[in-house]
Amino acid sequence: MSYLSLNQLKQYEDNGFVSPINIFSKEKAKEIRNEIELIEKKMPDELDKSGRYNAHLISPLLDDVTHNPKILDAVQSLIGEDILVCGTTLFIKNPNEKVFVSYHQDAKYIGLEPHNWVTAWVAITDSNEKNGCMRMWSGSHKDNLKEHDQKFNEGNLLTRGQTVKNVPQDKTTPLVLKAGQMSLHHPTVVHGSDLNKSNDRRIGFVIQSYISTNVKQILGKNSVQLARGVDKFNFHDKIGRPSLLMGKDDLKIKKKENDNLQEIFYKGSNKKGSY
Ligand SMILES: O=C(O)CCC(=O)C(=O)O
Repeated sequence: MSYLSLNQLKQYEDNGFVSPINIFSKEKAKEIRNEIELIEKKMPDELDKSGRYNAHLISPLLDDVTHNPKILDAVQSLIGEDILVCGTTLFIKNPNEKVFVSYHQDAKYIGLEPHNWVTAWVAITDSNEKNGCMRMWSGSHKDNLKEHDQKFNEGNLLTRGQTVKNVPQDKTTPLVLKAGQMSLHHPTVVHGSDLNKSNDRRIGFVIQSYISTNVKQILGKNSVQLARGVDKFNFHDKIGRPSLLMGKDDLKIKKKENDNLQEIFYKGSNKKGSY
């Protein structure tokens, strides 16, 4: 059982995130990294750009992470026992690329209402200040959605380069994680991350997000997997789980889901970014 303690619940309530939480060993994390890198080797475009979404639909090891009981226990502590997986994203920063994530709130363009959902950021490699770990503006989740500029700027891993103004960056908290640990963050906490200045990749596998069954997608269509409990609302189509690595049918399902996601992310925008 890995439900959150009272102290961890208080951290989440006060700060908008809780971290670090131990999930699996560094050996397991290496195995998962190897599976990601095997996909990249065999199908070089599959996890690139807008392909980085929903890799759990084609990778049995990422599917295992997504349905990991320890993660689900912690998530249950925050959103209740009826839990759906609404999608996943691989945030990979290679050492030779000048990529970053501008400060933003997840709830701004993701279309999931009400905000009874939480995002799990799982470290597949160590994630620290040198390689560009996430940084959180503590307490910012208590205000409503903030205005975001849409910068579409080079190197920004976000779809529209969405950026909250006037973030006190020197006061943000770095979420330092060892491979196999995770953080959980609130839909409206402001966060971002800097460049990777190390010699190795920084890989985060992000379940974006775990939603309660009462959450609707108001900007388009998301299929979901039932992770725990029962779905009395049935707002979303259900999709299965992969038993094969890079299975032909699963690749098609991933493509369809990612096409739907593009509609959601760029709703109302006359410009499209790379992700
Ligand atoms: O991986 C990163 O650096 C940022 C990830 C992020 O913005 C998120 O998980 O919501």
